[in-house]
Amino acid sequence: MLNQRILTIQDISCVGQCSLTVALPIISACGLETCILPSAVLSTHTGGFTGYTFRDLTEDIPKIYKHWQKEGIAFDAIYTGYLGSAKQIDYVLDVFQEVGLPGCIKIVDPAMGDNGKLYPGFDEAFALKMASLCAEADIILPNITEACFLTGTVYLETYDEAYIDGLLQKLSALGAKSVILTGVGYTPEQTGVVVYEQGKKRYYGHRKISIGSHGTGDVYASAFTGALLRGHEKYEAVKIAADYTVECILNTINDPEHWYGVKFEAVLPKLIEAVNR
Ligand code: PXL
Repeated sequence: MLNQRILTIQDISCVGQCSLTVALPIISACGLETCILPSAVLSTHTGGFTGYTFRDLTEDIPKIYKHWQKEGIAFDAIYTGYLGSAKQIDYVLDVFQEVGLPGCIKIVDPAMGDNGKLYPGFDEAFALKMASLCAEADIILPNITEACFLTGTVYLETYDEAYIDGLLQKLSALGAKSVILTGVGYTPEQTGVVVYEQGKKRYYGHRKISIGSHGTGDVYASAFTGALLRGHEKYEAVKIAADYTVECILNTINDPEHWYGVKFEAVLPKLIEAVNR
């Protein structure tokens, strides 16, 4: 599994510790060549800042991958995150086809909402389109909000295992081979991750430190991708990513001015140690 080349497709939020400013350093730190395809450039992320700029790069996507084709460039894995428009999703499906090597691992984080709401600029039609991207994925990594919008399920703040089982079945029916559902906790102090594939469920519970830390979904998905592509088994990669995300939150929690993201940089050595184990 060494010398894997990964492509990640998501936006550049210039400030805000999310999307590409998180994925590129984290996956690179895992020892993997990380290529990027920016879906849009924003001055900041959309979660709490106002008046941010948004440059849509939708029409650059086909030009970029066609150039790669001419150069004979293709990828062992493609990981997608925040996408700026429904049209981009069609282009991302083309990217899977055109520059994914045979056996390319397609990881889709349907980054579009949290806490029961879609992020600004997204609507239910976008969520349906995102479901069509999930159908082509090997692995999807929704949180509960995203899972609800993908499957047309009512969002609940508190729930039982039967509710989560229902979500897992509906997510699986979208067509992805494996479902990794994040932010699942059955008690107020706990959260965790469920891995669901071929009707089999595995749960990794961990401490819930705070609710609503921005960018933690991107930190999680990036660390998961890095660990998986370094050869860790899926459940092991889930644990490595969850433990690292908890460390990032712990490293940020005492700094109230740092509300917009997590300080993932200083704890990268812990992730590197875990993926090298
Ligand atoms: O972390 C997800 C994310 C990525 N990109 C942009 C966002 C968000 C969440 O708010 O606004 C632009």
